[in-house]
Amino acid sequence: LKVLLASRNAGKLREFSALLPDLQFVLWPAEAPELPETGAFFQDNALQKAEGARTWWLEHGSEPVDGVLADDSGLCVDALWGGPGVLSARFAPDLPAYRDKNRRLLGMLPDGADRSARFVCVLACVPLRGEAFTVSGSVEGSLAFEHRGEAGFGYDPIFIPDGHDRTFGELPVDLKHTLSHRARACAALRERFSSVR
Ligand code: ITT
Repeated sequence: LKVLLASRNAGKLREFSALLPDLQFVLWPAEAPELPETGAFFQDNALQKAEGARTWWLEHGSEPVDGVLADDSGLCVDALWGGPGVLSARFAPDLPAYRDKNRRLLGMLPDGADRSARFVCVLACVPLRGEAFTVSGSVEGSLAFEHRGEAGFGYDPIFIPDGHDRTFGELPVDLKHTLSHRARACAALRERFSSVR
């Protein structure tokens, strides 16, 4: 199956190639427009990106694809009322580097605050002919006290998944792929495809 991945996030692309090795991914081209993500929920944004990409591809696509996959994800911190959540990619726009964003995010937690957090991922799948659907996955954990490790991307160096004492930035990436929000959403996607067949 050839799938258009409606994402410009290189970290996500690396993960999807490992998590869904049977799919052949076509990348969202550099000349294609920014995809809309104006919703209040991960699911809305994932669907917006996937539908937007399908519409553009039907007119401008360079090759046939079987469907479009979009990922909307983020880090939800309980003490920040679930933030940055759907705004994770837009948090601290004045600080381009994640090391700095992570420091600012950690600085927003008062001393002694509840550090529980979760990563959430919603995947929208739009077959070129057929109904769109979404699947999701999440992983519970807590925030570290400082940025630790360089594996993964984004907020990985400050997130410690439950049952571990190292961050996703320190843990081997293969381990992230056994329990991450994106791994769980991909498992649900595989389930969905096999149950359709
Ligand atoms: P696309 O919309 O082009 O896919 P994006 O980076 O804008 O890329 P999102 O709107 O879904 O994607 O924002 C999600 C942000 O949440 C992302 O930029 C990361 O900072 C963070 N994030 C999501 N999954 C993550 C993961 O597995 N590890 C670390 N950070 C993650």
